[in-house]
Amino acid sequence: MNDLSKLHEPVSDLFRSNPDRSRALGREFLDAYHRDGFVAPVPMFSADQLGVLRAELDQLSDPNQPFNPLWYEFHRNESTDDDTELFHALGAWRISTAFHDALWNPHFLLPASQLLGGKVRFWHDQVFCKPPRCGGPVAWHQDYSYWTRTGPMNHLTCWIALDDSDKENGCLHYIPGSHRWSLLPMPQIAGSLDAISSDLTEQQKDQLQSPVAVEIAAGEACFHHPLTLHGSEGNRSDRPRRAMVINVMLDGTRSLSDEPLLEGVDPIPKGRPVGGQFFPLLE
Ligand SMILES: O=C(O)CCC(=O)C(=O)O
Repeated sequence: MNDLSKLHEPVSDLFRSNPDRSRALGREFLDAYHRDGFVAPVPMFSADQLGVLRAELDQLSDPNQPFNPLWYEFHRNESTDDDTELFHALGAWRISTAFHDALWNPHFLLPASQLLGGKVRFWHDQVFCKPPRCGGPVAWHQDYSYWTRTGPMNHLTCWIALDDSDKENGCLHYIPGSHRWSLLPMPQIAGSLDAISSDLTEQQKDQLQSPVAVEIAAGEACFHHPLTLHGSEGNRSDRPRRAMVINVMLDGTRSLSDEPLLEGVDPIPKGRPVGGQFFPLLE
């Protein structure tokens, strides 16, 4: 089996044509990120690049394909209910050339290094797919609640729409300013949007009533801070809602556990900087 995690550079020309320096985030975007804990829309993929990614995702999620052991996690439906279906998987970069090469896309790397304030170290990727009509919600959560085995907290998420994403098909919602909240417990990600409610203060519950819906076009992205509370409703439309997510950390972030940081990878001893085959520096 060809494990693309051994290759720490692009293996195709898919993203090579994306110009480099022209995609820096302007002052307004950087200010929005620091004020609100998220920023959007950031252009990421052309129509051609989207076409290739969607075709590869179709193959990756094809129920007739044998299970690929390179996935770190693979949930055909992470909820327990057929009416709230959520396809969620980590590790596409090891299997698909387009998902692998997207990590080196200059349209991603330049904003990511601006927002992190230094060199970008890959953490892991994710795909979240909600099928038409029965696609389920993603619970309100802070990403770092799932990542406390690495630190200090200098992480960043880039969520990229592979379909036009709006309120009807379950776009991402953010609570502006919640990146200044302290760390909340980690909820069960699928099945119910509101699992976190019982852990919120009265003031936080009030803020939860005023989320911002991020309606963006296919090929556009949003970036968010590791403490920004976000979640999404189910897909009530006749269209799919597919997304690719790239999670990164500032170079120098350390392992805080002697256990493997992801399913199936070699452990990085506690206290040592994250690096090696599965966590390349993206340059
Ligand atoms: O795709 C979604 O609706 C949720 C994505 C998400 O929670 C994340 O990127 O952390």
